[in-house]
Amino acid sequence: MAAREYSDRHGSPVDDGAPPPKRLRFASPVDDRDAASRSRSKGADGEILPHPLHIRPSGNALTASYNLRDTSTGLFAILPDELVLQLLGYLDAQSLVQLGNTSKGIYGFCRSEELWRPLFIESPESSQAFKWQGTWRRTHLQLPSPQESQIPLPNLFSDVLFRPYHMSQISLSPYTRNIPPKNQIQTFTDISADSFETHYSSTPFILTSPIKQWPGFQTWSLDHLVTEYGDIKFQAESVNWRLRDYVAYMNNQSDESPLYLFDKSFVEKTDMESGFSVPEWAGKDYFELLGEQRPDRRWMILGPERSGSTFHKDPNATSAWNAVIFGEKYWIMFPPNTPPPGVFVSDDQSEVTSPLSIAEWFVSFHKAARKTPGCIEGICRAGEILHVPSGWWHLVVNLDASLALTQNFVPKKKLPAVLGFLRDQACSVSGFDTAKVQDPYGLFVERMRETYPEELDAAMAILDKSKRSKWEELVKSDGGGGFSFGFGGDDSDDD
Ligand SMILES: O=C(O)CCC(=O)C(=O)O
Ligand SMILES: [Fe+2]
Repeated sequence: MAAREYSDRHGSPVDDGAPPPKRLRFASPVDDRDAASRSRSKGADGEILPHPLHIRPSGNALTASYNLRDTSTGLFAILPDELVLQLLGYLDAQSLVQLGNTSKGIYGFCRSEELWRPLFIESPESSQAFKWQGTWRRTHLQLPSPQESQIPLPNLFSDVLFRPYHMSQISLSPYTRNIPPKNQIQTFTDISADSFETHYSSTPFILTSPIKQWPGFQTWSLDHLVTEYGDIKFQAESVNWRLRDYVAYMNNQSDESPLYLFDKSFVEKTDMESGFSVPEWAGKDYFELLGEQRPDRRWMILGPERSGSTFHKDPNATSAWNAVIFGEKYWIMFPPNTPPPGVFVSDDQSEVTSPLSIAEWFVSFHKAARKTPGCIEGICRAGEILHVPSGWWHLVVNLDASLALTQNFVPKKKLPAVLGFLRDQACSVSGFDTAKVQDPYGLFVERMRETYPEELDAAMAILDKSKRSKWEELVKSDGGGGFSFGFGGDDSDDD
């Protein structure tokens, strides 16, 4: 399932049993209210500045004489911190401010950005023009930074309160640099349509030169986008914000999982279509046969450093290209039949659970992932384009503020995978306008039969063969492996 299909890409992380952060040194309290200067002021030695309210991890309470979470939260003290935060999630902004005035311990909980983010996102103000104030709380209360109280709480020890901020500050370079040569995604300067079709449609690769010719590559800086399209609204997860508001947010936030702009209508909303072209190497895209009825296919993707896409496969077993206009992206990928460590897939592959933010996944699973056979990694820089083959797992994180364009397509070699997906995983099919298309598989088969009957027959023959051989494999073994019609996710190379 594609990142953009997740409603909970940034769902709350569940595991707080992580070892206490070792790299943290607690500097003496400093008045550093501005989030941007805070994130910029990470020292060259990679040390992390303290939580804005000086809240510390639970483990540090062992050497402290008291913990405000026990002495200053009244009856809340008997509840686990997660539950306290969950209960506070039922309050509106005014109640949260008032309750926060009752004691220092409760103030610490009521200041959590995890509470203020949904409050603002779900408020009517979020769907109008607004002024981003550097944090979700200040934005919701329309409170410029100097007017907000800052009561330091060095004696409040809570992983639940500390962790999201900590995750927003850790350096990602220990994970994204020093890629072992055997894991490196292949890089070419360019590739021909022939070579792609014959040899590389099942292989991830990065092309280093082609998009440098795009007019958009020469012109689309962040400033340019704001000047040209600042008042146009773009989709960023569940919000639809003016671009200038999103960019203000992007430039000054400390979210563990920054809101990611992922807009499928950018061509209709702007004149950006003249700034890029579909790469020739991608060859014929068989979903073009569907015309107006084809599923969503292209997205403009914009986000700050640390924003990105948690592990997913692209929709409907399509392949994709992803071109970076500015910034750079770290990719980590796994073959179709190798779910990445920390990612859980239901038997029929329709549900993917990855209950971690990108930063937490790095901290908890990257080491194991790097050693997993099949794992490949790479950095796609400005002007470069990356190929995601049908069915491959991928996680992507922006190492810098980045703009990318992506498009999904169906190359000839992936017709069996796509037909198999539409036919056998109908519940997971996505991106079609269901008011216009009730039977995506039937429609695609019909269009293929009209225009490319031979390709259709060949693809169906491969699909049937692959299904038969899966069946034979199953009846030969003791059947304990669990059967799944995952042709979209089949790595058997049909090239
Ligand atoms: O640029 C990214 O964040 C990756 C996007 C992606 O994987 C997708 O569009 O499916
Ligand atoms: Fe993707």
